Amino acid sequence: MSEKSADNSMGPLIDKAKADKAEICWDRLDEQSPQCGFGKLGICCRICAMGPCRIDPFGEEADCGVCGATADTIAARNFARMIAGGAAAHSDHGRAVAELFIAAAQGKAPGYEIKDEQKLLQVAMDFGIPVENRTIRDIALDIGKTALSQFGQQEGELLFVKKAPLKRQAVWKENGVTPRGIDREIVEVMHRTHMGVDQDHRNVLLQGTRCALADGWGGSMIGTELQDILFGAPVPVIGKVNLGVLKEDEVNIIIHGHEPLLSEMIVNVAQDKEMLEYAKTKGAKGINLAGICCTANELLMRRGIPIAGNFLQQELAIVTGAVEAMVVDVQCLMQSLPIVAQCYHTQIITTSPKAKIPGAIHIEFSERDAPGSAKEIVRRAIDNFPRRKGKPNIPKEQMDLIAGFSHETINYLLGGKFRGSYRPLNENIINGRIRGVAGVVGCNNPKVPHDELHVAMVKELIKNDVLVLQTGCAAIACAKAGLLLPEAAKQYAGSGLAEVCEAVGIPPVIHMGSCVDNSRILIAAAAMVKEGGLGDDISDLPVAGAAPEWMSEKAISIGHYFVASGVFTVFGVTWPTLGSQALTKTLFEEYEQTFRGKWAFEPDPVKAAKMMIEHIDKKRKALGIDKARERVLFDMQKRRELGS
Ligand code: NFS
Ligand code: SF4
Repeated sequence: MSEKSADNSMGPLIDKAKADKAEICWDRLDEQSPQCGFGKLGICCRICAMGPCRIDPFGEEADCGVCGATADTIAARNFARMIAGGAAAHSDHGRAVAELFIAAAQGKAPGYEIKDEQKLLQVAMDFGIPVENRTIRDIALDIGKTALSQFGQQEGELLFVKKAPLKRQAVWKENGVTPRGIDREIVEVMHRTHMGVDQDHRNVLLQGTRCALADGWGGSMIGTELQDILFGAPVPVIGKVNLGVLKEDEVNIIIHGHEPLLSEMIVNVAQDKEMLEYAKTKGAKGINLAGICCTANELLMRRGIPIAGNFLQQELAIVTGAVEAMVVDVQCLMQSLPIVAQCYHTQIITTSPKAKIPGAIHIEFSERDAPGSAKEIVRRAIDNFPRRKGKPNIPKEQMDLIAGFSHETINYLLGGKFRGSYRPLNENIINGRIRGVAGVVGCNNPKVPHDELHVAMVKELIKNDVLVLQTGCAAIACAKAGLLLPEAAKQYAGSGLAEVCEAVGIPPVIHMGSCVDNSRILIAAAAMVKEGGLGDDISDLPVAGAAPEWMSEKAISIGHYFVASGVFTVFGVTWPTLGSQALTKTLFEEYEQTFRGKWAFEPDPVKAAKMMIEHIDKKRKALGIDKARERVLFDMQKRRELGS
């Protein structure tokens, strides 16, 4: 195992990159080290031209910027802007889905159709759109327009806010953070963090909170719900993961990024007979698609497309020498991709007008002719197959996994199609077989060993009977370690959790999709509250959240909407507000009073898991169900003694 990654496919490829003189992110991290201490602590400011300013964390030199801004203000502004950046990314993705949705409903987007009518009716109900005696297209058009209007809405509340428990909605009202419109909240963060505007760290953070909620219960949720209607709500699917899914004798196309709009079409085109024939004329046996990052999660759960890897594998996928084309859309794309690709034959193809990269080929995705763009891309990849430089070096590592656990699936698996329900989940939490539920999500970060923290944290949680829900690169990390298989329950889970997993036939670690799909976890939490027996707010549930290897602004936005929704959330790697004691105290302590959820920072994944378990136990005690668990464990001990 390489010290840089817990994934065995990585070490040899990192060495190969060195031999091939391909510079990858670990090399660049070395070149950047030591990184700026002020930036790390969140106390440098370059918001205006009187700066850049930095605050001395030891209190010996400057204690404020030229304008008088203190460490608290600077850190709060930086943190709020991280939220705004993350919320903007998720929400602009949601907007793109809404726009395509409208075009599809109008019949102006050839190749796209409404796939999930049941979910369409559900969302129509959420939006208060009449459905009787109306065609699917008419309803869809109203849904698309209503969704799009949520971005520019100026007053009132976002419609999905109503999906939260009533008590949660009341907490938001009391604190004045119920989101009004998605774009409005992002803009207001930018205004209030401009030089000389909001200079009270608590007040800055409140707007950051409203913005984060506009992401989780707004932009992200719109993205998830509308994608489900367009492409189908995920159902359990068996898939494969890791670089071993690349094929030596086929044209390998990697789809990387976040918006599945074009890549859905590439999947269709790659299965085209005409394309397969064309591939054969170039000496390839077939066309093999594989995903990286969240586009990978989207295509796996809806189309069964294998996953080549997570964030830190994007460069190394190219280093295999087996990738004909890497097609990227938006977000988490390293600018180095075309540079690394120069050492090999891989073509990097950008597809979004919002994301061009120097050195890449640009083939723009247009909803008016998506099949056309998809065909052009696949044909280019095929043409590139004969240009491989020598025999590719594909790692053998690959693993099976089960994905596709939407809220609807969980409901169905537990309760049956006609009586979908969370009752069995709640009951097993109440009787103590399941101790609680944890969301372990987020990125990779080259500052910590790749995947290692995800896997260590999740193993510790399931060993202690905590059911784990995952999205994003975290889900890919644990899938590669074999944790997303039903067999993992017996091998790694505590006896209570294992018993439930075996009875229902689910893995102890549940793949719920991409990072935008963290909104599914919010819906699942709200459904648990609604089911009854576990309090009347998300903050009463024995649940916790974590991102042990986070790196992106999106992760901060997600973490913050979980905290503001009442969830204890712990992040690893580094924490961006440590230069301000006051702001850190607001996030780590005061928010427990005001929002009944709070942040924590703990780089050691096992220690962080223990903090989550401690929090879960505290909530069990408050609900009066702590004794039940002791009884269950006692019973199991007895049974085992009798059995042996
Ligand atoms: Ni989420 Fe998905 Fe991965 Fe992090 Fe990037 S791909 S949106 S941001 S790195 S988990
Ligand atoms: Fe410095 Fe204030 Fe300008 Fe920031 S806003 S750069 S602290 S003068």
